[in-house]
Amino acid sequence: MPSLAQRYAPFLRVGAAVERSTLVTHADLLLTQVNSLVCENAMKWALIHPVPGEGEASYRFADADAIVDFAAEHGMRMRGHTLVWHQQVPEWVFRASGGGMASKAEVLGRMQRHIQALLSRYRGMVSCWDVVNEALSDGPQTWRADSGWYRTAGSDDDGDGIPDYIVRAFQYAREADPSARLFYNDYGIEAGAKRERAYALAKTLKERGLIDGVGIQGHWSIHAPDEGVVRSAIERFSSLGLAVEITELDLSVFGWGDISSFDTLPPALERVQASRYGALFRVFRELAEAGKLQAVTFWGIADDQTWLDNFPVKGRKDWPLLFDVMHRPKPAFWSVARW
Ligand code: 9MR
Repeated sequence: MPSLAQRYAPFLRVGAAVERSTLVTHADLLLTQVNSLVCENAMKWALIHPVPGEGEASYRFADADAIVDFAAEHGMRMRGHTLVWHQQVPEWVFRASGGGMASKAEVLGRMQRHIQALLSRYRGMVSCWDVVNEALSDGPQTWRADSGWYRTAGSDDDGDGIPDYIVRAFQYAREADPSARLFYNDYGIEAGAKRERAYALAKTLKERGLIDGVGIQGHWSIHAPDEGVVRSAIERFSSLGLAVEITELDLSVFGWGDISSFDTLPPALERVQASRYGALFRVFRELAEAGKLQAVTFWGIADDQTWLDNFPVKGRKDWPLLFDVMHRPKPAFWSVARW
């Protein structure tokens, strides 16, 4: 079986999201197929920093450390995911020590110390960070309002058009590790109003020297988006002089809103998936050769372990990746590996 990491080495990095347990259960695939890793959950605030306080005792570094060590041992790059996100962040972060809602200064202080703790611990081992994840709204307004960050530290006191917590997160990360590449990461930013919101945000941050890249997540399906849409988005972000990565790629076999289910992956859908993956990777290769795309990370490695088994329908099996539940290459693998 060919190695994707080797096939793509002249163009871009190929990565996968992992849990600590995946390093054992999926070791063979990881060691042969990818040269970049990201923690699917282990570096998120609720997992790595579950209890208040700043001492070692407030952090749980063991799982993230194991993944970072595995990457270092095998010469893989490590992405950091994620410092500031509205999900998987404990409620105490937004609560005042004496009860009630924390002040903006308190929240930003906690954020700064958290960012400092992670970036100094993993300096030289984690080369790029999703500093802020999913801060943009899917609705008519620009910014996501259902976020503790936005509610407590989302005012725009400096009048730069960006909620202050976002700019601060990037500033703190820059200070904490000037050598780290800093990313804004989001889903749905390949098209429409959200793409332009992400573009405007990235442009302002870039003008202030605070950002190095944009992560387009890539939680797509075998029906959409069209590869032309993806191409334009990569070109648009790249035109800002930023690195662009696809950071969380998986292609659900179910279209958005489809709640049907199957016991096994229907061959017809497997073929459509192979052709969709093939079309996307043709675009990825071309843009990577032109210096406009730096890496593609899958959100998982094989179909036996995917968050899509519980989203958007809890307990419904999905088959979004290149390797099947037995870790064997699917037709989609071959359409990505052969050209
Ligand atoms: O795959 C992750 C899953 O295990 C977690 O339960 C979930 C919590 O919301 O987060 C998933 O990963 C998300 C990623 O961190 C950010 N982009 C969307 C991903 C899928 O929800």
